[in-house]
This record gives sequence, structure tokens and C-alpha cells, in this order.
Amino acid sequence: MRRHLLAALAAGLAAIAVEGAAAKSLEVVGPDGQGATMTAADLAGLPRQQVKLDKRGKAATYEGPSLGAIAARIGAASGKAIHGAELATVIRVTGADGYQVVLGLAETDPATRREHVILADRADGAPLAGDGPFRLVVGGDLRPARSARNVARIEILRLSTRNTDAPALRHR
Ligand SMILES: Nc1nc2c(c(=O)[nH]1)N[C@H]1C(S)=C(S)[C@@H](COP(=O)(O)O)O[C@H]1N2
Ligand SMILES: [Mo]
Repeated sequence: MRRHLLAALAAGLAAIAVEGAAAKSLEVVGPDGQGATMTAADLAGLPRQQVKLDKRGKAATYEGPSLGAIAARIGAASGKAIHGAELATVIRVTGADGYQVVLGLAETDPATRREHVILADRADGAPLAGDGPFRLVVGGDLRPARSARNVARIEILRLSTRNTDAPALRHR
């Protein structure tokens, strides 16, 4: 009897663990519109950074994979390839509640900006609770408005246009 109870408990815990792992995923859309699901395992191999977020005087240290590395993983340009038309490529980060934040791709590139931009999965050493599993944290921001909580989707959008009406403004 006791053994059955333990077996049932173990099965229950395993189910919860699987559910937890599945919930730790997000939708990604690459620059050509190709969609996919990125799991915690996909993110585990990416370079991680720590970034301080100031929440009205209360600072917390967030940690997680670089947003630029995530963007590169789903097909965006990175490093020196971020030039020309790619300077008009943006990343839209959307929370589970529909909250949207847009960053220029170049802003997320560690070779371009000193301050890091991360998709945090930990704060002050612990997994994110209600704000998780993922939270956007933009290093250098003076207030947390761009720090989208409960990130559910990351999209790469190319905004560059070749404006034939204004050839003088055409990028090189
Ligand atoms: N998903 C989501 N993220 C969000 C918001 C929101 O409404 N939805 N509000 C933003 C704003 S305006 C602020 S000031 C901070 C507040 O974060 P805090 O509750 O951790 O202090 O979250 C930001 N992230
Ligand atoms: Mo805010």
C-alpha cells in the first residue's frame, strides 16, 4: 500500500517536472517569418550574463542568456554582420499578457554596446517566480518599463525598406 502511494507520488512529481519543463519554453519567429519553439534546453547552451535591474530604488541582479545570442540562434545577424539594412532589424519581445517591447538588433549585440540585454531566468540566484519563467532585462535602463515579464514570444522583424520615392535616402 505504502509502496503504491510512493509510486503514485513519484509519478505525480515526474508529471509536474515535465509540465514545468514544457512551460519553460517560448515561441520564436526568425527574420524570414519561420516560427519555432525554444526550450530551456535550447537556451542552456547560450552565453549567459548578469544584469542589474533597478526597480524604483530596489536593485536585483538578473541572470540569463544574451538576447543577441537568442536572436542569432533564430537567424538574425550578429557582431560585424549587423550593419547596413540590419541596423533596421528589430526584436519584438512579447509577454504572456500581450505587453510588447521592441529593441533594435544592434542594441542587443555585445560587440556594439557595453551593457548587456538578457532573457533572464534567474534573479538574485533563484528562478523567477511570478515574473517568469523569462523576463527581459535591458542593462543600463534607469527604469524597468522595458523589462517585459513572462516573456512568451521573441520575433525578429526586418524593417528596412528600399524607398524608391526617396533614392537619396537609400542606405548603402
Ligand atoms: N508582461 C508585462 N511586463 C511588464 C509590464 C506589464 O504590464 N506586463 N509592465 C512593465 C512596467 S511599466 C514596469 S514599471 C515593470 C514593473 O516591474 P516590477 O513589477 O518587477 O517592479 O514591469 C514591466 N514589465
Ligand atoms: Mo512602469
